[in-house]
Amino acid sequence: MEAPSDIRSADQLLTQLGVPAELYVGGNRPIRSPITGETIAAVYDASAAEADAAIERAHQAFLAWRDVPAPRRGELVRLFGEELRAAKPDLAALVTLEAGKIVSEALGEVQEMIDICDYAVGLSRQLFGLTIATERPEHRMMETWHPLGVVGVISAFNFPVAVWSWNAALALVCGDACVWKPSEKTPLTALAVQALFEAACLRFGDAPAGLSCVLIGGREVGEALVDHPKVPLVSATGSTAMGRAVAPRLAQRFARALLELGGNNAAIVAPSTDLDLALRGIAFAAMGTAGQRCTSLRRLFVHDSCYDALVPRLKSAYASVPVGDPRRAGTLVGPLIDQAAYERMLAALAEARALGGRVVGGERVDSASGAFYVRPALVELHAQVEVVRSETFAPILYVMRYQELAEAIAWQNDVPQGLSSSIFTNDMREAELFISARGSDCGIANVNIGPSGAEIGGAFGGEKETGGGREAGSDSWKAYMRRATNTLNYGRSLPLAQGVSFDL
Ligand code: UN1
Repeated sequence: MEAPSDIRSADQLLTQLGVPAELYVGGNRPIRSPITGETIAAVYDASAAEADAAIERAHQAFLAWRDVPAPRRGELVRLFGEELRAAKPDLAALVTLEAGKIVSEALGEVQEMIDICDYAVGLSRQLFGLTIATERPEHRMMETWHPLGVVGVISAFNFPVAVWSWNAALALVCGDACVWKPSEKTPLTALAVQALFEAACLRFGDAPAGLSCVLIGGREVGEALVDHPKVPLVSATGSTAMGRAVAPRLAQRFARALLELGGNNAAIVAPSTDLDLALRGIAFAAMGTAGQRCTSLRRLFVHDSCYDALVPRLKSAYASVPVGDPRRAGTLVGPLIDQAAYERMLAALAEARALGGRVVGGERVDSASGAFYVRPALVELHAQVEVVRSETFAPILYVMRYQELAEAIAWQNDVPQGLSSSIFTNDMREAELFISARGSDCGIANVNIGPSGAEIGGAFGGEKETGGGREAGSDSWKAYMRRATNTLNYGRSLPLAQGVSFDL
């Protein structure tokens, strides 16, 4: 086996990225690398008082930032994008070390940050509202978009930096301040991003202090954001269970919730499929990121006519995919994030077996170390049994046979989650049906590509238990601003709408 190409320590990488050692040495919260299971740093949880002070500071920053013209706000994001470009290999190496992603995917994650920065810079000149026909003479009606306030961002371990950037790059050009609670498992990458952001602020010159900050900690820190009256929007990525805890608390104080929760994504392989293309699409979507994307492919419905041509080939891909140290060239599947993830995977496989599933893969590789490397598992099932209907954040692909497209679409929709979906077909009627109102009920519905690996230009998010939020491109920016409708009378009379008269 080839040696890992980049074996720099967390300390070396964090130093390179400009993070002072006092932030990650000697703290109360040990951080383990999933690559080895070893502790690589110890960070400090924010106390309740510190969390409160950071939110208050962010609110003050917002009051100044909202008066800065949006294109000038875009300049800060442009500079931040430059910092990211320069730091891309180092930040990606830290993502690999802390989250266990293979090098190419870690570089892709940082690229996704750069892309959203570029997008947000352009957006900073396009935060426009409509002018609307009014029924009254000598009046004008229009809408204006204003900065919202402090945006709380709660992110997950699997996209430890990109998800924050989809929110923050938009929020910053929209005139908001940000407070970020990264996953407890991946605070080091957040500290590195904060250092890069501060470097951009320094070059920018007059960004208000506290415009964007990181609060490390567990549930209490998340709750501080969720409950704080000066946080009008919380964007939270994580499990459906987390969303169930967060949403009612936000609703209680009428704050906005942007939720990106569990996915349970499916693909349909139809008879006309180009099987080579489908195989590659399925392999990346199901095994990539060790099945730890919210968009990972978890359910596959294969038409009876191509099942025997596709599934044996898929099984051999599962048997041969290189699993191991994500820093090593050639590795395609890195470690699971931790032991709990491994145990959940085992439990799901045991349940699938008990329900008649035939499993290939799923065994632990290199079980001597404190890290959790597993061969991805493919499970053939006769039907969509209960275990298939919940999301297990691990590389398990449930494969089922179908006869009629209508039944495959019904099965694909018959789960509580609604994030992403695909169909592989060369039949235009099938493709169009799949993306029509009668087709996939997900926020993302693709044709001839897998359900994962979305670009930032589209709105990202899903329906049902996925939470309904949309981030990144299209008009997602509107969630980060408040809309005002303005009616202006430039005449000398006062006609009332709907023909109402009220003459004194
Ligand atoms: C996630 O897993 O939380 O579409 C986000 C994708 C990535 C983002 C995934 N661009 O797979």
